[in-house]
Parts: sequence; structure tokens; C-alpha cells
Amino acid sequence: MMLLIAASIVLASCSNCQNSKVKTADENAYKETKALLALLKDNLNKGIMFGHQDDLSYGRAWDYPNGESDVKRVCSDYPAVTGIDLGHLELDSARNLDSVPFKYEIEIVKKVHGYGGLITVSWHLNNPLTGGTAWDVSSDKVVESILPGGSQHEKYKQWLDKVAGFLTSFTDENGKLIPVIFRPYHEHTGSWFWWGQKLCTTQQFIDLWRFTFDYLTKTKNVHNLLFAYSASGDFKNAAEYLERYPGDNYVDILGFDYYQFSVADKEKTISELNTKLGLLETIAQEHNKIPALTEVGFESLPDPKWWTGTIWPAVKDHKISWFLVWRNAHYRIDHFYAPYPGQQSEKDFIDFYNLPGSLFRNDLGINKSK
Ligand code: BMA
Repeated sequence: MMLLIAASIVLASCSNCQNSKVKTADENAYKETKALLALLKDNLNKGIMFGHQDDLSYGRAWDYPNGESDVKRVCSDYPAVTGIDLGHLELDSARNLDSVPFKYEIEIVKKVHGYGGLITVSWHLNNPLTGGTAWDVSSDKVVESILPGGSQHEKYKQWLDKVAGFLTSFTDENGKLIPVIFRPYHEHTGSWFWWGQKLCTTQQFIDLWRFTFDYLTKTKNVHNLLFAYSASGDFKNAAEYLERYPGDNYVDILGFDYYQFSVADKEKTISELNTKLGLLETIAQEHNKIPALTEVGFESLPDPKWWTGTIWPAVKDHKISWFLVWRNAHYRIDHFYAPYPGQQSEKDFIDFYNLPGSLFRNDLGINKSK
């Protein structure tokens, strides 16, 4: 009898595990979206995926050719994760804030999905109250203005309609929607975007997140999204990290963004990232979410050994899903975060690529080469 009871407890807790393993924040998420979450969870045991923002959009001295990628030029493989940004979609612009045609972004999503890669979507949306950019922090009334009852609420809903339309234009060759990771209102614990820490109250930020989540998933029936909550890297403890957390029912992935600014900060970067990733892992375990380093990088890569000497020692002991380096801007010569042929960290990047624990596109099940 005792054995039976014990066995049924084990079974019950296992089936809970199985359920929680694929429990998306959006309870009506498509099975492909749930499968993406399950894949992220499984991959935690395999290694850490490498990601690059705008990988196929442009790079060192090129833009928009089909299939180009600075990362691929260096290591003959694509990143496992590719980021795109929706900024200016809300304005009905044909190109995003970094001049990528939205039509081309759709093609990129299809291509990345087709080769087995994952997609994250950020949104540097303009300031809906002032008409300025995402970085316009001249008013602390912006979030309030787009919440229900606010002067810009209708405008905000129209912006979300456009986002919903765009995100549901990501279809595969069978016409099925491609699941992606949506990462809105990132770095909200800093105060450089209009949705930042000093620009709205805790409750207003939580309300903004919940409204956005509910509007997309319930009003617009968008079910191909996992939601990533992505703080800035300046948090010191779990309480600070979670201060504006909208709740387990609204989030799938927990992350933060962190940048290195000087070669002299190498040891500081390794130790701070280790500490913060340790905190993130614990918080993610407690909330049954997937941890990820949603943005990281060192602009211009002035350290030729940054890949194996700094970022890998900082992340390798942590069970995080991916880390994503920012974009290689084609029109700002020093604004790049991934190497290109001839860049001084190229060889080190290949060494990093060859590590068993770094996951690229070929490690995700297709043409496994490492
Ligand atoms: C920033 C910079 C900007 C860019 C923005 C959105 O960090 O790269 O040039 O417009 O991200 O991609």
C-alpha cells in the first residue's frame, strides 16, 4: 500500500513536471509554440545557444543580400538564434528603425525557421505621447497615457494591431505560424527608454505588460509567441530583478541585457556576469521559466580573445538558453558585436564555435557538424 501511494505520488509529480515543462504563459499557445518552449528547456542540458541581432539583415559593408551573415562568413554556420526588431512598424514605415525593410524581415524569419534557427523579436517603439524615439524620456506620463483610460490608449491599441498582424505573417512552407520569442519593453529597470524605471510606476509597468500580453493573446488571438522579460543588467538581487515582474502567467523567459565597455573591465565582466547569471538561474528555477542572456556584447570587439577569454568563462557554468550579441551595423563602422572576416577576434570566435557547449544552427539537429 505504502509503495502504491509512493508510486502514485512520484507519478503525479512527474506528470506535473511534464505539464509544467511545456506550460506556456499563453494558455492557448499553438502546439508549435509549446514545442519551442520544450525545446528551449531540453537544450538547457545540451549547451548555450549563440545569438546575433539582425544576423541576416546586414553586416560589415553589406546589407540585405539573401542568406548573407557575418557569423556564417567567419565560421560557416549560422547562429542558433537570430534577433529582429519591430521599431517603426507602429508608424507604418516600410523599414524598421535600423532601415531593414519589414518585407525583408518576414523573409528572414522564414529563412531562419527553415534552417532550424530560433527568432527573438524586440521592439524599440517610438514614444506614443511625444512622437519622439524610444529613447525620448522627456515625459514620465507616457506609460500612463497608453493604459486603458489614457489619452493615447486607442493609438496604442492600433500599434498593437499592427504588431499582431506582422507577427502572424510569419508562416512556414505549410502555412503554419512560426513561433517566435517576443521581448518587448526590454531594459525596463534602466531609465533610458520611455518605459524605464524612473519613467513609470511599478504598477504602471506591470499594467502595461499585462495589457499588451492580454491584447495580443486574447483580443487579437496571437498564439505563436513566447514572452521574454528582459531587465537591464544593473540589478543587484532577486528583489530588484523582480520588482516589476508581471507574474508567472505573463512570462516564459527571464533574461537581462549586459554590455562590456572597456578592455580593462574583463575580469569585472566575467565576475559580474557569473553573479547575475547565478541569480537569474535561481529565479528562473523558482518560477519555472527559461533563463537567457538576452543581450550581451563588447562594441567593436577590441579584445581578440573576447569569445573564449571573457564571454565563455562568464556563461559556461550556467544553464542558460542562449546569449545574443547585438547587431553589426552596416552604416556605423564601429558599431558591431560579432566578428567578420579579418576582424581581430575572428580566430577566437572559431575556437568558441568549436567548443562542444556552444550551440549554433548545425547543433540544433540539422546537419550536426560538431
Ligand atoms: C541600439 C543601437 C541603435 C539601434 C537600436 C535598435 O543599441 O544599435 O543603433 O537603433 O539598438 O536596434
